[in-house]
Amino acid sequence: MDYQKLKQEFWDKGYLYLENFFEQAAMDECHIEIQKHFNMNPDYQHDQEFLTRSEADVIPWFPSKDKSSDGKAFDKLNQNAALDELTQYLLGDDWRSLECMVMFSNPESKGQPWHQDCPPEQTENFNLNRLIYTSDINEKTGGQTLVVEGSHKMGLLPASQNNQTFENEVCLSPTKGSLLLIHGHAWHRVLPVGTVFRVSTNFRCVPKNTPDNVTDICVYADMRYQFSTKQVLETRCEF
Ligand SMILES: O=C(O)CCC(=O)C(=O)O
Ligand SMILES: [Fe+2]
Repeated sequence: MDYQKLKQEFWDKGYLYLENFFEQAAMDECHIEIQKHFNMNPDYQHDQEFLTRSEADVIPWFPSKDKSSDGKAFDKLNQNAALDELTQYLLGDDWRSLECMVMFSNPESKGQPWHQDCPPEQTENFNLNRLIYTSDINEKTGGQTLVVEGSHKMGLLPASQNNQTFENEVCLSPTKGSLLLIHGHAWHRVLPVGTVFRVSTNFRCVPKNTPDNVTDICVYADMRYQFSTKQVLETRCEF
């Protein structure tokens, strides 16, 4: 892999999409764990105001915190040498991995509205999403990921209602085994999900000197929301 070239591409576009980054067998192992978990516990963990206002329709699972799962399949991905090396090229020394989060969306759910994972006011304070897909996502399944190219350098996501379109938006259909890196300041969303559940696994990480809770406040087109306090901090656009 030409890491220098990939680094350039990531910093130009604010995202990087690499197919067949992981082996299919490793994806199957994780996917089986995911299915096992969500058949057992399909509960929403966000409160209702958040679900209604943000139109986010995802159920998170932290396999490493879960005593009923041994989490080995996910640990193996986290320790992948190429993933480590690529991250090091992008973020430099002393970057840190945050907790692995699996995000599950039910069939026919809304996906995710436009958002930035963390406020963009401090350019150097950001998270890096390292998203892994254990099954194909495409036009047939729905749930494709949209990213606005170059938006990690464009400051605040414009305030609006949630379904606007942007000039440089790119629609990605991640295949099983692919890796999608998204800068936390980039404007991104997930399209509505079709008849099969959707899942992505995120090994978020942060550069040196960035706090672990950098993604506690998320910027949506219509509000700023704080997860730890379950509070709408700012209403940006009334419905
Ligand atoms: O699941 C995806 O494709 C995107 C998820 C996302 O927005 C995030 O992890 O911040
Ligand atoms: Fe996000």
